Amino acid sequence: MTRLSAATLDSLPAKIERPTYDRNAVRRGVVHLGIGAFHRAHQAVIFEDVLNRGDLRWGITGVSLRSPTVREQMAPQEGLYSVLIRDGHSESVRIIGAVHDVLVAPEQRQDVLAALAHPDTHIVTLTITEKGYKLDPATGALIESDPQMSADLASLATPQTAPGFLVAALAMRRAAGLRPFTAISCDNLPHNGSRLRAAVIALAHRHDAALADWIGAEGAFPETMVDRIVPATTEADIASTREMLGVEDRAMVKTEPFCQWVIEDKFCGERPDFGDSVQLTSAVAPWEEAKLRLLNGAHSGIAYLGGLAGIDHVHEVLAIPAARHFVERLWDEAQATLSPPPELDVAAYRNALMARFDNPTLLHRTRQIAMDGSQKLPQRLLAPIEARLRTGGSIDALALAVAAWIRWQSGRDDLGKSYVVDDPLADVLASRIAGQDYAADRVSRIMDVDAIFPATLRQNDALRETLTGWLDILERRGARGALQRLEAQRLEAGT
Ligand code: CS2
Repeated sequence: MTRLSAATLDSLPAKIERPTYDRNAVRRGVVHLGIGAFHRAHQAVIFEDVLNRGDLRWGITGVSLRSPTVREQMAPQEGLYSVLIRDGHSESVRIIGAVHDVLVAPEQRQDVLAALAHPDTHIVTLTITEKGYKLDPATGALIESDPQMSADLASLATPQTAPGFLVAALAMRRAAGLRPFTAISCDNLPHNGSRLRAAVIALAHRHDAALADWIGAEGAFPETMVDRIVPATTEADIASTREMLGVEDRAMVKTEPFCQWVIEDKFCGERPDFGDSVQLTSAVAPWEEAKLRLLNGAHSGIAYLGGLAGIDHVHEVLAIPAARHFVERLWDEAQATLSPPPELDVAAYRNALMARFDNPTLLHRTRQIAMDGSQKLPQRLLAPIEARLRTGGSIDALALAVAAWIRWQSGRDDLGKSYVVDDPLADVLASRIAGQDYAADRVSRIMDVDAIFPATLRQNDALRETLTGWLDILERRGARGALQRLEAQRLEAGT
């Protein structure tokens, strides 16, 4: 089957949106580390809009930090790919030309460094997942025992980690008399900019204190909030895109119409006029917190409860009335812990979120969201629980979500089907619950993991009891039974 490429662009049906600018005239102002589906459906689309408006400084060099898969998908297409947008009723597709090259870091370290150190590069964006920062969640220090980080601490001649690449490239820029680039972490972490800055400066400091000072004084690591639901691409998505395009696109991504990017207005070099695509603000934290606790918190709850019930997709979980109650209740609890930005109408945001989750054509898998729970839980569920325990108010729904995550670690759903727990701490968590006969002991041993639970929660008996109660119900009556129990509680309370 013919592939999407510059040569086949003209053969696409006329209605399909495509780059309107001269791709050959584009400079590469952006390097992106971690070029997965999310980047291609989010930041790359926003830079594509900038390019379409005629500012040609903002082409992207994509870097895959691990596998060559994305390069293999994109290279035969000269970086062109399509974004399939499904709103639940109809679908549309557009072609993106912003990504020019995909480099695979383990094979092309020097090319990655050259791209980062190039004078045309002004912005580096990152989606390296929560675990890519190599920071201890409890202390905020570099995880020196991590094999890749320990290699980067010893030498930056062949960087292994994202912070390692940034520090090595910043040293090259400094030596060449260039300004640093603005580094924008686009991962779902609170204060993602400060975390990235902390990792980069700590690592730089270990090699060259003057470099660390220069980065601290001249560099910029704005906080940011990114939002767009991007389910993993399936063969069926590739097939429907093929029907719409008339050519094959192995690099396509699928997403929803909604797209939001809030960036702290703190750049250290050139930046594009983002127009309406980006909200520039001095305070990202309230946006970040609302999104993490409402959208992502509910997502994780839906993923573990739905996954345990053997349900594949988010919208199918929400077809269960008790699951909708659970989400609304979790939002009630989490909302009380927020200081939302004045521009955010939380009631409207919740309604819009439920509609996004209900999108029946997006087919967002519960398994995808369930991944890496140990890295996601602290900011999504444990932080609002901590706030509730401090200020009062029930934590039933938040705790049910956490208990479902604990149960998820058993690797077997309510129908007895086994699955692989995809999480960097999977082995640690499995060994903590192995051989523990009582739900109370399983909860205690999980709550003791200080890489996940903050000290304030590890000591908290109220949380321990609530989690134990839910784990017991989950184990005896399954996720559906637990959801019904939560709903019944509400009815009993007469609310
Ligand atoms: C999801 C997010 O997989 C997950 O953990 O909660 O990827 C979510 O879809 C995005 O943050 C939405 O912006």
